[in-house]
Formats: sequence, structure tokens, C-alpha cells
Amino acid sequence: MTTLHNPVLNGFHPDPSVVRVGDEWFLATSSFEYLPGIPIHRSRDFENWELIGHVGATPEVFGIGDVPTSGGVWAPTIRYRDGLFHLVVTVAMGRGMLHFTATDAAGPWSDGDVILSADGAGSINGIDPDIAWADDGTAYITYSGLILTETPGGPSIGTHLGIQQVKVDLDDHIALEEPRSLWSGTGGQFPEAPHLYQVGATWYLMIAEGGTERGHSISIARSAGPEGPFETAPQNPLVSARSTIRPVQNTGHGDLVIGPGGEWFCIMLGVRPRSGTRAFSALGRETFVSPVQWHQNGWPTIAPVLLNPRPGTRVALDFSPDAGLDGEWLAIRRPTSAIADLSARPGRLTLHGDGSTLDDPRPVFLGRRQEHLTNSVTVTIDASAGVGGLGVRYDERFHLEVEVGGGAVRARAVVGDLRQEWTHQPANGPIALHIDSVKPDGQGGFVRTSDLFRLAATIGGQRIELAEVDGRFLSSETTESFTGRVIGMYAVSGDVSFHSWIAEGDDE
Ligand code: 6LW
Repeated sequence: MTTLHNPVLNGFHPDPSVVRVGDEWFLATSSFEYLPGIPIHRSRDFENWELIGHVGATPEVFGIGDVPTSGGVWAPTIRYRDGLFHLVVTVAMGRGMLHFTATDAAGPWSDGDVILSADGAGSINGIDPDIAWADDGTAYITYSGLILTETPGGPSIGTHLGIQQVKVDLDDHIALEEPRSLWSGTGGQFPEAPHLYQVGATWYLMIAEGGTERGHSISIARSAGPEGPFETAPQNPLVSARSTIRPVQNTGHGDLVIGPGGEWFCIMLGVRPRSGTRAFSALGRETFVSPVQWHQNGWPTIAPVLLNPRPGTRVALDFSPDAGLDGEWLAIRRPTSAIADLSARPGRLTLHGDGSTLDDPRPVFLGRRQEHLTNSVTVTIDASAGVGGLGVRYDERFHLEVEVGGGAVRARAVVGDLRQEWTHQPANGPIALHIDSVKPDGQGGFVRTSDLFRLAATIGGQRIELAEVDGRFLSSETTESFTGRVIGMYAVSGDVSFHSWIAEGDDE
């Protein structure tokens, strides 16, 4: 019997798509402005998932060097046919709708071809593409038709056209027809995230609607063929946590798959809001799973997501040159290899500051998703030849950091237009920086929680508490972000080197 851990993938991993190939499952999620792009996780038991590779490790593949924050790589679909993995995705405000292939899901993946509209003028206008094939080999791209425009505040959504579909020529990557409208859901806003499945003789079109926040839901319709007409299920929505007190909220944007014992599951996104208020989600949209049941009337139902976190983790890394960097490291709008220098000082990770800070779109920052609600990260740093530190960011406008430079340590909180700094000096010699997610335990100590950040430094063996900052400032609701918390090392100027990274966390 499969144990369903929830989250399936901790830390920001939204828009999950999953495919079963033999006795293995492959899961793809969105990566936005971060590189390497689209993480691919594999499971051999449908319980444990391993990061095996990425689609698009360089900025050129997705063209995200300048994408707006929360734009970039949105909502892949992964499928398998005749010995080949296929992945379709939209790079919002970047290259548009792309198609990739690989014989091994771990890579290498192809460089990605833009799927052109029938007039050949440019990419199909839409997000959340799905790819499916009819028995005769006809390939269909089914997507959420929408024209995205960029505004100074980030992506803004233009005209919404509902769920649309085109037949495509996958050799020339061009639509073979004008878009046809398939369905607009049951009336919720933003019908999106379509996936098309053939189950026996029936075609099912599953979509998300209601928006990716508290109204999010999954609905389904069916037809005798892939092009419709589609009949709406009587029991829609199949999934929604709206108006409930469930600990996992915003459930929606899902993909169906058959599990190890032939039973069906829906993998979907959700958030874990703060327990007291159910209002602030520290980690952003994560991946969850729930069982699906098929009924005699030919319709499925999906059980509500049950929270069942995995045990906590401890990641302790030194930066030996042989070990290299694992695939969990993220950089912003550029590859990790462009900024991480493991050879300048053997046994250390050196970052070369270029004057940019965490306020900038392309900081010299190397981080990892915050995966657990309770979390502590400690790095040891040598910033005697520069300025750098340890930061936790949602984006350029929402970040906290502890920084060393010029003989002082500084904690800084940047919360939208508000900014505060706390300075301690002198600070020389070996220094460790700490970002802990904690709360007072009522007895003079602290327990870890996403509710509060403590920013601290250890100088000459003595821990100095620099600041406490409310954890709600770095939540997906406050930041209106599509991503989540990412904690990492950064350099502002000069050469800053780090000798160790320790991250410990678990879920409250
Ligand atoms: C994704 C879409 C969505 O493409 O957010 O709000 C986008 N809904 O389904 C990015 O995750």
C-alpha cells in the first residue's frame, strides 16, 4: 500500500505534471525566473521522489535572462510516447510556448522549439499547454488561451480566452489550424491548466479554475473524442479547499496518473497557510497528491488533500571541489555555474560581487528552496575582501538578510517599500551567519516556526541576535508571488567565500 506523503515535494513546486513510464513516475514543476529550469523528479515507488535533472539549465533555453519576477517558466506538461519524453511549457513574457523532447527524463533535453500559431507569425498565445495524441497519431496542444502583457508591477493578464486547442505538426512546430475553444469550466475565474486524457473510449478534459489562490479548484468534462463537444461533470468541482478550514489550501492545477497498484491519483498544487490564521503561506505553492476514484457513471472523484509531511531534514555541505554543486542550488535569471566558483579557494564556495544586491533582478545569489516550515540555516563566511551574506528572498522587493562587510555585520529587512537595518560592530575574524525560523516557546527559549525570523551572527564564538522579523512578510500572500522562500548566499562586492552550509528543518 502506497503511503501518501503530503507535500509530495516540499518548497515551491507548483503546477505539477506527472507521467508513468513502466514502473517509474516522472514529475515536472514550474521554475519561473530561477535556473536551472523545470526540476524533474523520479519515483520508483510513488512515495519517494528524487531530483534527477532539469529541462533547460541555461538562460538561453528559456530566454529568461530578463523575464519579470514570477514570469518565466510556467506550468509544464510531461508525457511519454514511443520511447520519447515530451514536455510542453510556456515561458511567460519570454520565448512563448515550447516543446522539448528527451529519451531520458534526466536529460539531455532538446533545446526547445517554439510552437508557432497557424499563421507562423509567433508563438501560440496561451499558457499551461498540454500535449496528447489521438489513436491515429494526431498531436493536440490544449491550453489556456490568454494574451499576457508585462506591466511595471509584473505580469498582467490580458484577455482570457478559455480552454483552447490546436492540432500541431511536431516536426515543424506549427499549429495546423486556428485555435478552437473547448470549454470554459463551470464559471470560476481563469480556466487554465488543462490536461486531456483518453480513458477507454472516453476523452476527459480536466482543468483548474477559480484562480490559484483560495478559490482554486479542479473541474472535469468528457467527450467521445479529443476535440469535444465536452459535457460537464455533475459533481464539479472535483477538488477545492475554498471555504474550508483544511490545512492545505488553494488545491488545484492537477494531473492524473495511475499508481503502483493500478489505482488512480491526482497530483496537484496547494499551500500550507500558517496554522493560527490560515492566512499566510510561507513556502509558496507545493506539490500534493490525493486518491482518485472512478465511479460507475464514468466520472471520477478526488479526495481532499490530507497533510502528512515527511520527517525533517538536515543538509550539511562543505564546498569541496570534488563534490561540485548538487541540482538543488538555484540562481536567478542566470545559471548557477555562472556565479559559483569552487576553485578560487579550494574547500570554499566563492562568489564574486558585481555591485548588485538582493534588490536587483540579477543578484550574485546562490540559494535553495526553503522546504520546511521550521527552518534554520547557518553559513560560515569570509567577507574580509568584500561584502556578502546570507539572505532569504521571495523576490527583489521582499527579502531579509544578514550581511558582513567593512568590519560590521548588518541585518536588513526589505518588505515592499519599507526597509530597516540593524548593525553590529566590530565584526572581524571567523563569522557564522544565521537565519532561523523560530517562535518563543514561552519559557525563555525558542521553537522553530515559519512565524518569525531571527537574524543573527556568531562572531568570535559569541552569538549576536541582530533582529526579529515577522514571518508573514515573506509569504506568498504578502508578496503576491508565484514562487516561494529561497535561502542563499550572496556577494555584493569583492570576493566572498563560504566554507559551510547547514540547513535543518521540519514541519510543525
Ligand atoms: C500557471 C497557471 C497559474 O501557469 O499560475 O494561476 C501560473 N494559475 O496555471 C504560474 O504558476
